[in-house]
Amino acid sequence: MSAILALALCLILCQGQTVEAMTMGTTFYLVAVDAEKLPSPIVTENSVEACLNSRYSQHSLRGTASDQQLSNVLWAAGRAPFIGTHRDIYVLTPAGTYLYDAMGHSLIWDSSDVVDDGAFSIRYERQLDFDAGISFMPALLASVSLCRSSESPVASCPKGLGYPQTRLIFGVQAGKGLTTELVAHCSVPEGEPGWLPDPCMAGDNSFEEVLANLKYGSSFSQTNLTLQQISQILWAGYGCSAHMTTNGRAGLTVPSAYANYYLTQSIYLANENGVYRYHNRNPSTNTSSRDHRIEEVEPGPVGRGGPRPADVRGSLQSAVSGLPVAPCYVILCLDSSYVGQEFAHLETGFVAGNMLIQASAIGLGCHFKAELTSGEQKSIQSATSIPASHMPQAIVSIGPIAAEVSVSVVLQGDGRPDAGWVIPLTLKFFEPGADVLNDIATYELNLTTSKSAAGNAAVCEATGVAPGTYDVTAVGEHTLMNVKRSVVITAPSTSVDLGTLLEGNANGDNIVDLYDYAILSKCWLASEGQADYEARADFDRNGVINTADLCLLTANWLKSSPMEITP
Ligand SMILES: [Ca+2]
Ligand SMILES: [Ca+2]
Repeated sequence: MSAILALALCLILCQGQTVEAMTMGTTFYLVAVDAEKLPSPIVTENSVEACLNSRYSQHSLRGTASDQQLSNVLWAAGRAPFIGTHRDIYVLTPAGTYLYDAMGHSLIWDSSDVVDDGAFSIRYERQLDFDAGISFMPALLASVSLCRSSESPVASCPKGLGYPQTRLIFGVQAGKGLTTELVAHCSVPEGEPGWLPDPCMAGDNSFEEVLANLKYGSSFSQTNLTLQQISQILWAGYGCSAHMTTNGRAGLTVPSAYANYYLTQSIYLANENGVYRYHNRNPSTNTSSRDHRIEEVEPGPVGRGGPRPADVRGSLQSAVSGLPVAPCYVILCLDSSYVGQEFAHLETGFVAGNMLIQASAIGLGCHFKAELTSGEQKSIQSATSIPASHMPQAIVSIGPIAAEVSVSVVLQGDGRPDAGWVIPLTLKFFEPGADVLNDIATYELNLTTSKSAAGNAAVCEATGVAPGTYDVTAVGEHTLMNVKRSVVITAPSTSVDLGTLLEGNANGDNIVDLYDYAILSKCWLASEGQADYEARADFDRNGVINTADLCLLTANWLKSSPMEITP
């Protein structure tokens, strides 16, 4: 929250007004009663994809907006993250100008300046144009989504002429409505280099629900994206949509000043296979044409370090401070002649904003890195072989948002020394209902535990697990395997107690039986360092094979893996 918002909220609270809590979805709002509170946003059944495909700029905007229309558009604008120091949203209405308080979903009086263009307009105070751009897109798409709701249609257009900064103008008037007609077809035959499958235009999601649960974060599981996911993300970011602009250009999922489309041919993708340039036009930059393909960026002349590797993700991570480790990066570049133009920078934000919304709709997350130093820009160009005239402006990291899973298990043996709580632990995460002894796990992690602060458990952290529901198993070197079924893992972190691991399984199979007893009896009373000592029979890890170990074995006699742990 910005200092201004914090102060405003504080002033409202200090005036003795009560505050009540309201929940919507998983989002929690504080509502200052008697503030100029907006109604809750309408949740439609319109998909993110249909809204993206149906967005277009309308001109000569007019009409009068309802509070509900203001509510949906402003709420959407406020859902976008920002990465600069601040981003304050102002709305100009016929009654005056207000600061939008996203926390309270309410309006705070700012000035008597009334809207002079359209039914209402939004302007941003911000450090970064990129941040304004990220917020433009959800606001625009929210107006598209309203066209199929109980409200009358809302049209929109970003407008820069005559203003110090580009504003987002809205009108309440008829529009074309929603379409799922697909126009972004790939010109390359299926299976050949550069081919992208058709993106989906009719996703099974609600735009507002997706927006309420945007997956913005910096911790990703390293699962590579499928070509279908890549196709969807690139299309959402800068793909052709189902309308032609008034100057005869094939419209995109983003607006552009005079349909100039500053990022044409300067969006790059880096994944495990290489670096690719996205093409939404064919041939070349003809803006009346449509395409949807990628082109591999060949490494430049071989330098002293030898040929550029295909997978440059590690080089990017080293080159850019604060870049998360992700399976896929989209590098948004501007031709050097556009650098410094407000609208070009807004457009990089449009692409990033759309990618975040689309990624969230298909279960992926995004992170934004902008404000690249000139050194970082050069290093990115060198790592990727992007042309020198294409200046990197922002990097969108994309992948499944990962959770950190704190696992704890109890270990048996009253005489277990502190060092005996530090054990190798194999954790596996399976699809629910798995045969955990035979199926292949979604994740397998070989970790080392430490003794918990309370001293009664062995604990470890599993990272990189995609949120979801899993059957989770844990097994030590000479224990049976425990399984806990249908564990719900959520980001950023989830704790899982996997119960007590049963000792006595010296041979590491799935049962405590005579074979284990045979191993133990052969090293009976041996101590660590002696030739006949066997660590696998020293169940309590105290350095000697004795009655304590035998007692653990007999206590678990004929028990077998997997031991089901109930919540
Ligand atoms: Ca055994
Ligand atoms: Ca022992």
